Amino acid sequence: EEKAQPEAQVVFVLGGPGSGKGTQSAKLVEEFGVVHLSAGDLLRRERNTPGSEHGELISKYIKEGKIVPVEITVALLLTEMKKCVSEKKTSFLVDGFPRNEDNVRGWKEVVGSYAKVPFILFFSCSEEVMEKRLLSRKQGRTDDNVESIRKRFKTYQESSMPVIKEFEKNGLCREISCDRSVDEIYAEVRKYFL
Ligand code: UP5
Ligand code: MG
Repeated sequence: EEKAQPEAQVVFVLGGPGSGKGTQSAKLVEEFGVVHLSAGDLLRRERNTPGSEHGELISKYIKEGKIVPVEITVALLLTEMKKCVSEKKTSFLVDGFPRNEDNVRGWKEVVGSYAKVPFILFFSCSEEVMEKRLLSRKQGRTDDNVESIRKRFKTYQESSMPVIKEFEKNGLCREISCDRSVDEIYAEVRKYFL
């Protein structure tokens, strides 16, 4: 008996705030034609959608550096993935998700065998470097201020690192150190997609 193949291939792109997840994902899109889904971007778009049911909650959570309830995030991700799959785009980078154990549970429940996750990218970077990058980004993000950044670092250490450690334990984690130039990092990142 034949088993259905997963519809989508997903590489999770994880790492601290400002480690370069978005920057490196954009380069992978350019070279390999994968689809980049930033969970944070999807949440910000939802927050900015007039009449959105969850706008205020998302706003509050992002400013506090807290992790939005997984039901919201995973629904946004799955909707985007299905849209792309229907257009025959089946390789995804999911950036900034999963961020805690509950995110992992929600992904398994809602996406489950729809997607295969061959490995994850983990961008390691010092807080000093990440903070400098975030403070000089100047794109008007409500969480790019010293107070929110500190909260984001705390959430990352307490909730997201354990998830990354779990992938590592299972041999799925590809770690890249990101205290260097965009091009130096990318030279290493791209090798995992060849
Ligand atoms: N830059 C990048 N690489 C550089 C390099 N090598 N050298 C010098 N400069 C470099 O980069 C950040 C800045 O640094 C940019 O100006 C860039 O040019 C420069 P970027 O690529 O944007 O880093 P990234 O890791 O994407 O940083 P980002 O701030 O997006 O990470 P966060 O994880 O903090 O943000 P995200 O958007 O993923 O999440 C925001 C919030 O949404 C979370 O805090 C949370 O409240 C909520 N959220 C959820 O609740 N659930 C989710 O699943 C996802 C998000
Ligand atoms: Mg980002």
